[in-house]
Amino acid sequence: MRLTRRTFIMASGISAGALMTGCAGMAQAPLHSALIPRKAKPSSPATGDWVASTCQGCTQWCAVQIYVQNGRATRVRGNPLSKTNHGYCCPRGHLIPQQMYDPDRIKVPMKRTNPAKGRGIDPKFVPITWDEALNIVADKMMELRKAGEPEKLVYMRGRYSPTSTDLLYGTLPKIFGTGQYFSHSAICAEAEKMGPGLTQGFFGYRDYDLSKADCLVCWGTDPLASNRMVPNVMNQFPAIVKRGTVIAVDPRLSNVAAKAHEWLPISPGTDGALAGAIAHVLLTEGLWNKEFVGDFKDGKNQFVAGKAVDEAAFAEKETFGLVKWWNLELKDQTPAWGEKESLIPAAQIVRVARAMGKAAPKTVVYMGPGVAMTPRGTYAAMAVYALNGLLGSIDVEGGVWQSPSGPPLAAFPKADAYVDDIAKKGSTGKKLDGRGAKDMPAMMNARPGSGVVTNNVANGMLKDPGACKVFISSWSNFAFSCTGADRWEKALAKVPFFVHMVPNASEMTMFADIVLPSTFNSAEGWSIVTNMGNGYAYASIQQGAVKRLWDVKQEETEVMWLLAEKLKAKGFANLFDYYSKEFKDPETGKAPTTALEFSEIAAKMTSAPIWKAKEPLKGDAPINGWADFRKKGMFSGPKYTLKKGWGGKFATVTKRFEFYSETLKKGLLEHAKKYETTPDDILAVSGYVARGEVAFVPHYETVKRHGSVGDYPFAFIDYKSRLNREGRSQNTPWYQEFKKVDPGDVSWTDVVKMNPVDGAKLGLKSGDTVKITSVSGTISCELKLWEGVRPGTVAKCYGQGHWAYGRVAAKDFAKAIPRGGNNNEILVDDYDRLSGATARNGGFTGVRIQKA
Ligand SMILES: Nc1nc2c(c(=O)[nH]1)N[C@H]1C(S)=C(S)[C@@H](COP(=O)(O)OP(=O)(O)OC[C@H]3O[C@@H](n4cnc5c(=O)[nH]c(N)nc54)[C@H](O)[C@@H]3O)O[C@H]1N2
Ligand SMILES: Nc1nc2c(c(=O)[nH]1)N[C@H]1C(S)=C(S)[C@@H](COP(=O)(O)OP(=O)(O)OC[C@H]3O[C@@H](n4cnc5c(=O)[nH]c(N)nc54)[C@H](O)[C@@H]3O)O[C@H]1N2
Ligand code: SF4
Ligand SMILES: [Mo]
Repeated sequence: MRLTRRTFIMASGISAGALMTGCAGMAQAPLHSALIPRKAKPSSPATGDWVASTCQGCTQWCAVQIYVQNGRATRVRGNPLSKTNHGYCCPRGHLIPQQMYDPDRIKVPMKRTNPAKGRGIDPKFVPITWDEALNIVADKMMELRKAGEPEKLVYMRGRYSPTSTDLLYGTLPKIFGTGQYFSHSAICAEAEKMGPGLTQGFFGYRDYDLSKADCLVCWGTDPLASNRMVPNVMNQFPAIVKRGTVIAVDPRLSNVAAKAHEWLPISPGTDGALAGAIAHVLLTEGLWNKEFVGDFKDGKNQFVAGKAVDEAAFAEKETFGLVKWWNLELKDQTPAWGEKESLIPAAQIVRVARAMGKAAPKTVVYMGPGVAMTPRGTYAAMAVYALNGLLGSIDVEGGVWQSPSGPPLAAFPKADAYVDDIAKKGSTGKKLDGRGAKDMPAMMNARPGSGVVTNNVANGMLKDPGACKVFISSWSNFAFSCTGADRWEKALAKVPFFVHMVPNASEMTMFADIVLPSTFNSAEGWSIVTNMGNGYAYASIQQGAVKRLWDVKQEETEVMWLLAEKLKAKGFANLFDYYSKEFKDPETGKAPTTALEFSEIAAKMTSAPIWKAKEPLKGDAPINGWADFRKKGMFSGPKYTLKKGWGGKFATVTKRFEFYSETLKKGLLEHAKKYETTPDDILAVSGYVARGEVAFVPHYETVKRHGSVGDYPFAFIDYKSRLNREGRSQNTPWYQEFKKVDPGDVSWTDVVKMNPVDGAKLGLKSGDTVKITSVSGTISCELKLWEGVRPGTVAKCYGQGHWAYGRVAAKDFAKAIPRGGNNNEILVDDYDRLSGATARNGGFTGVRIQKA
């Protein structure tokens, strides 16, 4: 095709139009033009290569392939070798090119020139070079070392690479000398781990044998759209619907609920009661799994409603404390009681319990954050998870699994020799997140004070403004992603020097002094990513698959190398010495000499045991060398071996599956001892209702609600969009255009969904602009009347409401006007204090809704 001036303008007009509309501040002009297929056929067939990489759009961390043409990514698909995603990515994988080529990406380092900080205040960023930027950062850091206060450096990571994180999160604080480093995990799903942790000794995310399960119970999660293995669930779900029973326990009509045999629209936060009532039916009707749990010595079922049972009458097999649990908690939790608490009809409770019992042990109770990420979530997580114990589905075919063993990876060399005395001293101080305080047991792994309390860091900074002089953060947006988000705005406004390492400017970036533009790691960075699903653990590569269009650098590797160089030039060489002396290319033995070499060498070192294996590894066909690994992109280990913990091998205090948690008891007693008090006192100050022995069994805790029902009549619930790449895809036109794929949602806007019965009472109709008010704040958005929530509950998807993410995400980026409202401005800053996790689910925040 010969390009005349006119055809050139027309052709570029289309793509420029697509870009422009992407930036146009979304006036009336529909961004839909970005979606109109081009009519002109390309003059020659497009050629390119499928390059292996890893998507980090959610926590599945799928092995994918990116189709690269002339250095540009054009399409994405699952890696055909993947036994976890079956060669498919979910809809969000397809957003990779749009997120990467977002015209609003940060293209060069920037420096703030306006000292005033706050929402809507223009930072007056000016472009600077990497050299200038890193000199400024290194100078600020050196001031701390020279003053003997390296602990005033605070580092927080949001999302990260599971291996390269060691080069930043792992070594920067350690060698520089600060104990003030925090992960985002406690705003993610940590409370969920308390369910399997305190019963089974497995504080981790579970895998499920969906290929063999006959009954799938999705409880507080919507795994067709979100959670940790979407492509696998999408692949296996239709067959389960056909051969068995699918049950959804969710206050809203989720994607799973819409396709399930049974939908239980539970009253938010009452999951412990529903679980108790189901357990009651399983026991009274003799439906528990005898092989796992055992039986009455005389074979006669003595579980009768309201009657205590003699512990000596029951012989347990793999479990511990069943009869204690019955006597302390379950005996009176009849279906009628369950209905009163959860609003699920008694008849449905019985029907569902029987279906679960009938399919057992091939029944999967797939528990998600909807159960656990609430102010008393540890106990709800235990109550729901314990059903898997009763059903005997633990570690069996068609059941609930722990992590499979993955391919071997090499750890990075030890850094201890590079930690000097100043660093040692700096690492010892009290953590800003308040973990281990009397009212914050944060008992991850049943060890008090061991869990991070991410969201409490803002409170720590506000309480002690001098504690953080230099703040560095990467891949994060806490001013948006944390409940009580305004506290982060306040805390960040007070930080004297803040460095943000991100590819897009977000709400948090608006408070930065230096902005370092990061690679978009799924396609532009180097790393080895590990995860599991469908019975396999795997390692998958991220490689610089595409040509970088802008002056960006990978935060965990390249930026660390360059920063280390600067620190060395200013008199502190330890970090650079560690990176440059300890790291060697496993193929050539050469030490890195540049930031990019360091990045690739780190990935090579991590994965060398896979591609340099002397003996064939268990799992996939052998990989022959680095080039072969780059080409194939992944390696899966052997399939999960069943019955891991059976035979007295669970990692609990009793080595058995604990219905009475000696593991929790040990941790709580240890924490109480530290404060010379009792577990009851700890539970009281931490906001739980249980006292005495019942605190050690899975049990129902009533909803802790912020805002009285009189003033704030609706329970507010939150969930993820099937298009959310965590909080990071909202600036893509496809996100906005396809938003209606979320049940009840509307494209290009943000809606709160209310039952029509409530709408009629309040005189509200679909399309009204409304204000949603809680004790924490007010946001506004559009109202949608929808039967997918029961009267008294309102639901709103998380993700919209950005005031600073870019010109598509915000309604008016320049004026800091959000598209809709951020749920975290109304959700109250509260915690499941036994785990330290932030509450976001379970309707713990009451709201009132008025016409704006
Ligand atoms: N109300 C409510 N709040 C929630 C949730 C919810 O469901 N509801 N979900 C919670 C959960 S589970 C999580 S995990 C957290 C996540 O919250 P955070 O940990 O804060 O992370 P995100 O908001 O996903 O990350 C946004 C930032 O990542 C940057 N970014 C995007 N891609 C890359 C990359 O490749 N490299 C780097 N360096 N940066 C990148 C963007 O520029 C942006 O600044 O949010 C939590 N907050
Ligand atoms: N599409 C998509 N998938 C993702 C992510 C993403 O951003 N987008 N992020 C990834 C990350 S970081 C994480 S941590 C995982 C976790 O992701 P999810 O499993 O999706 O967890 P949440 O977003 O917390 O979802 C809460 C679910 O519980 C329901 N719910 C709310 N309150 C209650 C209640 O009181 N009881 C019950 N039974 N249910 C309730 C909500 O309607 C929703 O379906 O997802 C990962 N997968
Ligand atoms: S968003 Fe998650 S499930 Fe979807 S392709 Fe990426 S990693 Fe896989
Ligand atoms: Mo998360």
